[in-house]
Amino acid sequence: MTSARRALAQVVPGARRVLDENWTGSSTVPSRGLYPHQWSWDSAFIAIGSRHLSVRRAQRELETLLAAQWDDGRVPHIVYNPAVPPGAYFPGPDFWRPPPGATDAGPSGGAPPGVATSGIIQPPVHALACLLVHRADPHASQRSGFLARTYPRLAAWHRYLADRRDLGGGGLVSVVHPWEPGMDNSPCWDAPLARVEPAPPEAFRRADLDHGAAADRPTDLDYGRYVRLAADYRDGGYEDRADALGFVVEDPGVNALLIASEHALAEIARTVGADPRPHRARAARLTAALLDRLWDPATGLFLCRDVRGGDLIPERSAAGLLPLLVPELPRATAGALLRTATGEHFGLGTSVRLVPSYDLRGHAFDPARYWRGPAWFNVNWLLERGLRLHGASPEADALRSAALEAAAASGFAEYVDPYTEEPRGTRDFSWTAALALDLAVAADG
Ligand code: 2M8
Repeated sequence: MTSARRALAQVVPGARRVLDENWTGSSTVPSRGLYPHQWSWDSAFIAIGSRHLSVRRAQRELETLLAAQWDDGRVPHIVYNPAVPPGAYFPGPDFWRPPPGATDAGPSGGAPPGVATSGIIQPPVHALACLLVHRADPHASQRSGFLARTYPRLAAWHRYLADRRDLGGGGLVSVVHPWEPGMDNSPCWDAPLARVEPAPPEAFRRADLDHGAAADRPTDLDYGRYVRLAADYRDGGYEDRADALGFVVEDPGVNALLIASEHALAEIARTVGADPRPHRARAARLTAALLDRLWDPATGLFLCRDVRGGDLIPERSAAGLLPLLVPELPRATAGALLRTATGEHFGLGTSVRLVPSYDLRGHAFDPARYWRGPAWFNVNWLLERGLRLHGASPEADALRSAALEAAAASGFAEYVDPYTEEPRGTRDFSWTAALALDLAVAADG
């Protein structure tokens, strides 16, 4: 049996089982216990994998999320399932309701009537996901009008990011909460978070520790600060004003994903007969701003910028490698990123097989704790794509094989120790299953 066939045989039945069990009928939960609602970037990754099982289901996944879009264009990071008990996840739907008068948008913020959502965002992977779902069966997609329906929503989403989230004024999108870039507990947030007064412990009750090991999850102090920031944003009516927000950061991962998605949106526009040029132009502007504001030649990596403090944050995160997804990255920059990925700080192909979320040599490195070192499958799927885009096929092939093996061997874990590949976090995790499925199909193809 060839290694591609072996990967298919190892991964497909298990991945299908996980995705079927986590499907609710309109979307897929990341995990039945720890994350019992719909999450924004999870759904994008899940659709990228589930398109190989059912294109209609993948379309539904994305359209359920996009139907919860706010009237200002933002796509919320959580869409709550009303059938799930309110205490099953913290923060629940009630947490996000703005106080009366805080916003013109009414009691649910800007969410559509009858839909309960959070008020913050996650990385914009959705246009890329829609394009890949379309490509799984272009004729059926065309017949069902999938891209024609999703294009206006995706365009409004990107417009919100570009127009309302350029809080640093330099042409990049800022995040206003550590949950927004998806890498919630990254050491990159430690310095900006240190300025935030934590909410008192009696102000909230964590539900995550009912399902996850405390050593794998953020600390209570981190949670106190997450709660304070989210509550302040809510109480300010979700207004995106840099001077009113305690945490404002330009993250290279979020911006690289927006650029990749903006290119996908140009392709979608072309397919539905709209003008692709504004999307290409925005991608080019974002690429220039990314290079100008976040590239750090000394570390050979893109860094985060603390907009409140003004400086680059001197921490190496895997988010800084994600600009490998940017097609117009200068050759020399792509080469430097490849050297950084394979060098001592990320160790790809030398000390580890999967890229860790954070610097292997960093002072805050922890191989077990949530975004402070473990290897995550979505990050590795994105890097595999980026490596291929910039011609590093041998590295991409090796990463793909390692990700496939680790996903199956770990029981589709949420994340793994980068050195031992021991499973961490929750198991039967949807994006791990979905992206392993996508890699297995590509390896076979
Ligand atoms: C994690 O984030 C949530 C909050 O959004 C949590 O810790 O409770 C992150 O890994 C995030 O990237 C992911 O989307 C979410 C659901 O899988 O879990």
